[in-house]
Amino acid sequence: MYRRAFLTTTVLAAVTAMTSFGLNAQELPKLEKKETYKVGFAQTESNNPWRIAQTNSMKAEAEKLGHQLVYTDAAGSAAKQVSDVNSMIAQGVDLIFLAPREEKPLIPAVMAAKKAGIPVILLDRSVDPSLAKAGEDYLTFIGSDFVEEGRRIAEWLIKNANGKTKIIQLEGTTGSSPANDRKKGFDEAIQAAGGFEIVASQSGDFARDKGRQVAEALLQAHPDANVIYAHNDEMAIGAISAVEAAGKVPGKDILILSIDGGKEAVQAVVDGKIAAVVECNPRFGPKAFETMMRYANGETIPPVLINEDKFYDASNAAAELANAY
Ligand code: GYE
Repeated sequence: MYRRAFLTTTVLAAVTAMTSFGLNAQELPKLEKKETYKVGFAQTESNNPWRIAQTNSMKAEAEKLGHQLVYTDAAGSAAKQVSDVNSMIAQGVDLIFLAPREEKPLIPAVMAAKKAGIPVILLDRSVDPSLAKAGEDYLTFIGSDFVEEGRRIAEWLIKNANGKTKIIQLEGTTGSSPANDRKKGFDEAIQAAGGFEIVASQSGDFARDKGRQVAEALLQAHPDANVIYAHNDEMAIGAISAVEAAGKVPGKDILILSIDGGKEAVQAVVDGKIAAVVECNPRFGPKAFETMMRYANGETIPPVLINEDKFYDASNAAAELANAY
């Protein structure tokens, strides 16, 4: 008797708590239909050609369509990016495009926007799926399949290794979705193939000089390493300097593999210094704004929208150079 009353009270309390959170706790904020919008774009940093290409693509599309773009650059700080999003909320933007620097620290920003009734579209990086969900907390994720990028570069290596099997991995920003997933895709494919050894794997924070420093230290610690897999072009270009500083020849003594496919890296493939690059497509503008309009029109948006990426190696780099960003 007592127990039953207790249970009923507990269930009632839970239901009341859910309701006071808003009946729509599960529901995504709507986007009112308008001709043009005031939208936020919270960028992570601007220290490489990939980021600059992405920003330019977003700005150009907003301008073309007549939307007002509130642009912020978090300068490599997740904490600043959270406050950038809060300031967009305070400015009453209609929707926020967010490129979350790291998977966990940007969760409060996603939740604050949801609470304020502002839909969020994640661009290029994602957030921890156990803490925030597409279609519930944010609208969708638009970007590349990073696991697939890591797998594609591993498959190239498995086919073209020619005896080069000792790998140094330069990881991207710790806690970011591309670093986690590019490592996962690569490591799984390499392990499944057998015969390779990842002798070291360390973060170079997606940055050129950090990549160079980490590559230098790891080459000293592992003088038998003959492959460097960098999670982005900037670190791969830093690694070229590190290899040369160690008195070795990139492309001959050490195979360098990269992801991003900016012009400088594709040129390095033409020059034989980088062996292969998976493109990570930074041209987000058209798809980002089209997705926003489809949502405003009441269409159901899938939880993930994947960008197409090219692949460059010696067989096509010269021909493709002009198309690289
Ligand atoms: O590879 C890197 C950038 O999140 C996909 O971030 C993006 C990555 C890109 O800083 O160069």
